[in-house]
Amino acid sequence: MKIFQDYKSYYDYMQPYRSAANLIQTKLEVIDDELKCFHGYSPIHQIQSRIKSLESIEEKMNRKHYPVTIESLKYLHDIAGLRVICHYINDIQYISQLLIMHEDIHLLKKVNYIDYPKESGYQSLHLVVEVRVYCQKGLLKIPVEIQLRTIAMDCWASLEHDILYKNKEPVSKDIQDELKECAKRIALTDLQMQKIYQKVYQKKHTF
Ligand code: 0O2
Repeated sequence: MKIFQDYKSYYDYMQPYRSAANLIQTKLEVIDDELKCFHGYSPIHQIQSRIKSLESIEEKMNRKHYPVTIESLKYLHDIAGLRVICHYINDIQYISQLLIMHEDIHLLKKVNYIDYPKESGYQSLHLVVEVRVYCQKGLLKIPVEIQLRTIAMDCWASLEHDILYKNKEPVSKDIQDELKECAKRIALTDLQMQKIYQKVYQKKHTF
């Protein structure tokens, strides 16, 4: 272990990050619940939360050429991460707008890989927000990365994650092209599903 002496030191250091992720998760659950109550529609399918593993922290510091030290943790904005899986494409912008309206959340970065997919075909909306956490050390401002995507985008990203994104072995251009083709089909399916939903529920849900 280069950054922490043992696993307990890592786990303890991550406590404010866990609190920050919990705070954002609760806000998202409240937004979803309110929409369900007053519009009869729950846009969030699932929320996943994770604290970056020590191995993944060290790998990212090496990849970004930061010294592998405790001081470099401040350069990583995705130590606390949430993945918000929505039903339809329109839900994504809507949920993100409702979240960043909160006065105690400060938007640091927004990357729209939905309108501008990555070269790999990856689609998601990424937000980095800063949230205040009150703990024994005092007031801390903790960054949280939130990835918002549809069920279909999540299916592609979860499978491609191991096939290509995290694969250390070389992957042929043909396979990369096939993955891009799947991403395009998934994007079209998302649009079609959105249209089908609107045709069926147009009069009921107005947001
Ligand atoms: P893991 O294992 O998923 O946690 P930044 O974080 O902004 O300083 P970076 O790493 O260039 O720099 O940010 P990017 O590419 O905007 O977002 C990084 C995260 O998005 C990744 O986290 C993945 O979760 C996801 N991601 C980005 N590109 C792809 C892709 O092509 N395929 C898949 N499946 N996921 C992608 P990690 O920490 O790299 O990995």
